[in-house]
Amino acid sequence: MVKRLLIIVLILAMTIFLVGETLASNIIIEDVSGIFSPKIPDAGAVFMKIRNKGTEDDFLIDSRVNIKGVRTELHDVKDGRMFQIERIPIPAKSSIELKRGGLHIMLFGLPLEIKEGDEIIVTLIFEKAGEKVVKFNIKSSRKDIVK
Ligand SMILES: [Cu+2]
Repeated sequence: MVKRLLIIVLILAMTIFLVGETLASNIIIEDVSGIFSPKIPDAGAVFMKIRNKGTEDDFLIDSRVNIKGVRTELHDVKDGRMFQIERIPIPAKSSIELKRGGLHIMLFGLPLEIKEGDEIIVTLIFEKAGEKVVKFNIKSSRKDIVK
């Protein structure tokens, strides 16, 4: 009896937690992936889809990864050249994609020990939604680097 009650309480607590989590955030992050830069040996890029379910625009304003010494920048690409931007808008009720040849999170200073398949944790900082933590695996090999 006590056991059953405990289970019910646990399920209730989990439900409240999950509902709370959903209500708290309008930002959904999907399909996170990362590659080594094909040109810069210690650099990489992170891609993902970001959906804003809310009725207000939000902005990705910063990010960080769980590897010491790695610096991140928000980048966009125009006419084949990438450049740093201050923030990435995620308009209300829509989604955007960070992808090859477009918006991306740039990583600088990736240590040599980081290899294809390694898992990296990235914290995304949104102006309204706050921090979101997601994981991805590096998809490309350092051998792909163009010399
Ligand atoms: Cu870049």
